[in-house]
Amino acid sequence: PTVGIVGCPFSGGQGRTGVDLAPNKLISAGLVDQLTSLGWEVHYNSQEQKYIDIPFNPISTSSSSSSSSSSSASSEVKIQKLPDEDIGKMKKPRLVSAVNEKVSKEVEEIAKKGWLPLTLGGDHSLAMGTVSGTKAKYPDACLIWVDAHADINTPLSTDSGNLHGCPVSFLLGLEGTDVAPFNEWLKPCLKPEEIVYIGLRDIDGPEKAILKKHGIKAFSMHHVDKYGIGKVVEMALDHVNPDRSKPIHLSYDVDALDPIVAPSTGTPVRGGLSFREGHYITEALAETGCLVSVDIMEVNPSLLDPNSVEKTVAAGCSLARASLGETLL
Ligand code: DIR
Ligand code: MN
Ligand code: MN
Ligand code: MN
Repeated sequence: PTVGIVGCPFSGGQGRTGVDLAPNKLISAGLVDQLTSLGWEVHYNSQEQKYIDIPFNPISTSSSSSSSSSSSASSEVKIQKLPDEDIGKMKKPRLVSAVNEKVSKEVEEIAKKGWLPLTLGGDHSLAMGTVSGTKAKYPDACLIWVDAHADINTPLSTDSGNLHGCPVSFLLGLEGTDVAPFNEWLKPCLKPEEIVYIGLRDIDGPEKAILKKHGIKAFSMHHVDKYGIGKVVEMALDHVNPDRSKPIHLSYDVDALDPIVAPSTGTPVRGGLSFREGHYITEALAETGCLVSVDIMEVNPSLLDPNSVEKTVAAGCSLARASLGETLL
């Protein structure tokens, strides 16, 4: 089997820099060799032996340089420095949209080769791109969203204006998401019954109403406590994939893990998944044989002390490995 790593050093969906350092940190920690050891052929890039470097900060072209010539040596796209003013409450909408359009195409291209796209964030706004890209190849794919947060605010409901809190509403096409520049490339591609959450514990009031209104299935930490992680994953799969026949996209925000396990992340919330609970999810999904696309998001190597960073990066790598079939025995 072949995995295509999509490194997305992008922080524009939220307010803290440093989350853009994660792809390089995860690669530097040995992720490629680790996946190779599991029997995967690893491609960093669909064209070259280099992982995709989605530009995360706008590159200024104000110096009148007509640098539209995308360097043929890399897939780097130069995004003009746009006056990226808020649109309504949304922060950096043009940048988030442009980067996600690129991510979507890249994930789609990798999936259409029959490879498994492994996207390394970057912040979770990137799931607009990853999930839409997966859906372009696998229209019947279901989505398992592991996170402390529901990330289902709409441009109307968001309090923070941070688009990493909104990707699911765009994928579903909820109220207020049919808005430029997103609607120029991102069409609703997910039905409410195709997504299930695991790990939730910090949900905004409007998000609770949205989950209820659309009947979206969610297993919070309360359910993990009540049923145990084994039963929760089984129930989650029964909801979105009863016959275990559909392709699965896993979008994993490392803040689903308890801050003791993954401290270096932008919006930690106490009371999260233990190391084993977090990994069990990935192991169980790998066992289904249905995983076709995986995101590891929101590792921020610039937060806290070196020990915290090392733990969090190691957790990101081990979640990726377990998703791609690493077993304990
Ligand atoms: C909050 C926090 N619901 C927001 N979301 C986070 O900004 O919309 N998502 N942290 O990962
Ligand atoms: Mn998230
Ligand atoms: Mn989160
Ligand atoms: Mn977050």
